[in-house]
Amino acid sequence: MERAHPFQTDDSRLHPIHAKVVARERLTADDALALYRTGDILAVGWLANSVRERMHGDKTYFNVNRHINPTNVCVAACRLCAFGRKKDSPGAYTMALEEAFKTAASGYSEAVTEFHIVGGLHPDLPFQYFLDLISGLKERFPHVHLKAFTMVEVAYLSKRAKLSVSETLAQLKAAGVDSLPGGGAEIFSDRVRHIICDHKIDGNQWLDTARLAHQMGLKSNATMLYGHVENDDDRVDHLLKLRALQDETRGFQTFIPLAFHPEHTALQHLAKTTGMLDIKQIAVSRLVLDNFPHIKAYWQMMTAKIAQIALRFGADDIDGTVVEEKIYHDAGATTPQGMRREELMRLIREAGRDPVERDTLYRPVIRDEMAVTVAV
Ligand code: V47
Repeated sequence: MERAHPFQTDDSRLHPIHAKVVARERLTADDALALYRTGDILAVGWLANSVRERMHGDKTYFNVNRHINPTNVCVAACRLCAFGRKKDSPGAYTMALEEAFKTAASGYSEAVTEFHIVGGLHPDLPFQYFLDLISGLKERFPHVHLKAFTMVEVAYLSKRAKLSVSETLAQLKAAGVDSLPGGGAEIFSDRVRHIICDHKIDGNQWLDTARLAHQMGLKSNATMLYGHVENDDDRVDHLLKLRALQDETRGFQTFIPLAFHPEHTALQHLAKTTGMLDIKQIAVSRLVLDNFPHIKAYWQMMTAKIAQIALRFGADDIDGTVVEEKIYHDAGATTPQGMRREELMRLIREAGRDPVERDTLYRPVIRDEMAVTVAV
């Protein structure tokens, strides 16, 4: 592989990794650790960018989506989270169904192609509320893809409804869920999970739920929350577990590394991640997750400026218009709540990449003045 700028590094640990990347060989846990531990960010970026361009050329994906968070009431009380509230706490809210439908219709006039629906683990809302929410949205917005409920929510709903996880997923799918977002994965390590989210399902349960969803034909994303109390080994363990499941199911579409935002959480004494770590995390993800089609630089979490740079360090997706973001803004994010389509395209173009509007399943979206169609 000869590129305009040849690969160069003074870090001898990276030479065998370069050879593997060129030969399209799988990286090991030790390779991943070497990538995390090197100071040569440009060499890591060169490697990740070469894989990114091999897979996608200059194409950079974005979508026109809207987030809907039906409730912030949550029994989990995760130390990592600033969004969840106890039922009777100030600021707790739960949308009536009509309110959720109104929220879905509000915001930008640009026709959305995806609703991203996640919320808290509500102790009283019946499973039927979620089925009615999904079927009501499908009825009102038949062309919008419903990417709804993390593995954590699905596992909790199954407990509340006294159904198996498979049956819960089957009913959600029948109601209109089209795919699942990647949240709730955090870090699979038990040691870290005990500190940041000890009442959530454990890593194996998250992976088992994803496996079942994939076996049912539902695609999903996967995330990793980094920049809190985890170490390099925990991150590598997380990536390798996702890679192993992807070998089995091929059901993951996109990996989204999420930088921890400490403000207003029980871990607010921790320092924020730096731009260097954010960029390196994108690059290592691209290199280790060789079977994941896409790596997303979620602009709401990284800031638009860092996300733009990430497009040259392994990322091929920047997420979407979002319209209204709550989880990161409750934790101190200073990014705008949403971004217009034109602005996303400008960011991508200025990074020297070609913007491609996609639907949730990465089919190109063709727009004209009047209509939105998805090329199949
Ligand atoms: O699961 C919660 C994380 C996730 C904080 O699938 C926090 O396309 C940082 O999963 N600081 C929700 N992170 C967001 C998410 C997501 C976002 C965009 C796209 C997709 C997708 C998925 O946010 C949670 C948790 O891991 N989170 N609190 C916090 N204080």
